[in-house]
Amino acid sequence: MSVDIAEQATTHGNLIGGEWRAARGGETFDSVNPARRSEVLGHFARSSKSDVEDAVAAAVAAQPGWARTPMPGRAEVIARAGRLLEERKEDLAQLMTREMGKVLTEARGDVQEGIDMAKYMAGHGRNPVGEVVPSELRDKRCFTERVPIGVVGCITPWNFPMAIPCWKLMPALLAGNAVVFKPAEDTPLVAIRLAEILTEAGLPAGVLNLVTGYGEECGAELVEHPAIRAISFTGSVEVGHQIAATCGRLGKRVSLELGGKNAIVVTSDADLELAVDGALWGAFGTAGQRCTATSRLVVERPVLDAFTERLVARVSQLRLGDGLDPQTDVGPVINPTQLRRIHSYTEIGQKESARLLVGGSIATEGVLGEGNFYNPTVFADVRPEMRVAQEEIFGPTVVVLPADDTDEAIRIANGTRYGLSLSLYTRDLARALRAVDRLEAGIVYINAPTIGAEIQLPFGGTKWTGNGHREAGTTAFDEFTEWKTVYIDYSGRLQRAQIDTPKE
Ligand code: UN1
Repeated sequence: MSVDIAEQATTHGNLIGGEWRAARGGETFDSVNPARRSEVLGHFARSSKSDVEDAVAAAVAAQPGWARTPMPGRAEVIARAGRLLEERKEDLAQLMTREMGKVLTEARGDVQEGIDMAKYMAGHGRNPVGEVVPSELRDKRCFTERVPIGVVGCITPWNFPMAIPCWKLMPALLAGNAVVFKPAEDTPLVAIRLAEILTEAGLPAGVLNLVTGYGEECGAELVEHPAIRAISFTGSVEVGHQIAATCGRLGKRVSLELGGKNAIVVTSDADLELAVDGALWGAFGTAGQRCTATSRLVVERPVLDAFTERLVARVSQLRLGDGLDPQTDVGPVINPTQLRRIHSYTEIGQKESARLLVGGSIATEGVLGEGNFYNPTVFADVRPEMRVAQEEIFGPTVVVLPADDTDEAIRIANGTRYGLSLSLYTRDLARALRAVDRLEAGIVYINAPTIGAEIQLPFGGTKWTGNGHREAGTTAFDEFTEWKTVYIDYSGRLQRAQIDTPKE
């Protein structure tokens, strides 16, 4: 676990047109280890408008050549990137734990999600990109094909520093777009490692460009830039709605993956041990910092006390610490601002007279004080209208809401502005299928927690969580391609659709 800090704290530039360059303004910002804030992982280009302009210009120049590269050739690059990710999985996972804090087993999972996406997308390089559709006229051939959008901007969060960039970059690149990638300012180093891998895998210069820095200083410029035809964004509702407003004004495509207020429903016939295992993993995995994290537990009254007691007993045993330590169950949260925000929700919950069962404080004992640690927190006696039951906390806090029966539980689960991931535990098949019908979310789980999506299925949410797009699966191509509809008339005469249609 010894880390040569001095060796790591080098200065990193932006990737523009195949070269690594400092920001034009010459400024940098630091990435630090959330488990030990004194550990600086590196200094990174603090980009602004002119850097974004350089990156977009490089992408515009490179895109047509990349789009002309046959798709199986583009897929080869993605396949090679997947192999490099696989070879470097352990190093990348350790780096991710140091930069972002999640425990090492989860960091390995995050890198694996990138590897899975590479393999899946590489396979798509030889799949159909459209269909032949019958014409109503003779001697006329009609078909559709997916074509690249052009240059797209991908803005990614810090909580899945490898997986989410791979969800966006890999389908965007496979489809023949050039990309300007703006990773979260908390996790630039993992993003740089991914850009290096894609470059090493054979991506031509300028096809992928990376600019590091802050949202307001360079992310916003990317969204505004006229040559960027589409933005794919994962992050907060607040920023997502601003981006959508800008894209609306500029007539750009935008796909949003925003927050969640995900719930597990525990019905009276649920396997309680299984439900407690699921709640623990869903709520406290990644220290609750997933869009899909379980932040509400809606529990039917007959099992409320038994479930809550078991849950609290398990939560009290969770060990906080550095994610590189194999003894650690829950790592730090990303930064001091988030730490304060998470704690402010404890105060809000208490003011709303929710009952704090465990946790509820910033952990400062011993070395924990050197990082951003929050004690895993459970609130009981929570009512659906309380802010702690409605607003995304994005930390290790979960609230328990009682429900009289399954109907009420589903109503409560559906009763937020978000619609990412909902789950229900039951042993009754009919109850499970009725829940599948009635839970209002992009992702529904039965007898599994709200986290754990696999890359070959669509990922995304309804209501405030998104704007109708889905990442991953084949739906990823809806984000990153345009449809072209082609009519070829080889009759040698004017044939008018709807008018000259032959009867037989
Ligand atoms: C996110 O929370 O931002 O389903 C992504 C999951 C992960 C992806 C989560 N595979 O929890």
